[in-house]
Amino acid sequence: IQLSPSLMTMDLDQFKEQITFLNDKVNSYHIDIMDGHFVPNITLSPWFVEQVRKISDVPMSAHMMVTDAPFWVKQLIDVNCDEICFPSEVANGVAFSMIDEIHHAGLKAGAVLNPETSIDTIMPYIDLLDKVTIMTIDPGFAGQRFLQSCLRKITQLRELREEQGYTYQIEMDGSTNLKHWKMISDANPDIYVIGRSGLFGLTDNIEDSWKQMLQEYESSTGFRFDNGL
Ligand code: S6P
Ligand code: MG
Repeated sequence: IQLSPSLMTMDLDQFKEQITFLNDKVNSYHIDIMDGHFVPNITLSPWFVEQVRKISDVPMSAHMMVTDAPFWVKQLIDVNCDEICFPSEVANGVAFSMIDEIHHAGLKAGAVLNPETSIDTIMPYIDLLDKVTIMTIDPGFAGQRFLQSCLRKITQLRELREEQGYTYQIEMDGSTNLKHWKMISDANPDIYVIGRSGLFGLTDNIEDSWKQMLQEYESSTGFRFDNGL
């Protein structure tokens, strides 16, 4: 499995320490980009992507929670963000052009499905996507209620990929922690976004939090990560 820490939930007073520690253990960094309209919050930005890049070669994946997705796609292409994921809810009429623009820049394109959004929404362009992200919480904030019913979409995406030979990766985002590791791992996404409740908030030291996360994952699922430590 692949791990993608959600950097909006890291401890900014330990920015360099936490990134340096995670660099050789994780597969990507998850960068939440909000505009205060699509969701009532503002978090990270393309500028933040540039700052992380200074101390990391780990691929960065932007999760856009914005109303004007084409505008933010351009900003993220400018900072060479490795993967750019747009909200499927606002992509009607602009999905194909955004995907083409991202691919022409040599970057990966993904679509994100909020809890209420069904897979049908992305069917017209699903064959072009490098990643599909299933939200398992309401978008906008950390520390929210886990929505178990969303896990069904992960299974559906897996079946669809096998039947049709699609190549997208399947990611889940929201409340990935001790309480939910077992059911998430049963749904079997390719990429787990881990945030406050599953990693950064566990202890006040990233190394201890990482160890605790590995233990919690192993005790709930019976599997072991081979990522580091
Ligand atoms: C929410 C965002 C997520 C959070 C993550 C927080 O809008 O898209 O990526 O950062 O879910 O982690 P947790 O463990 O508090 O849910
Ligand atoms: Mg996110």
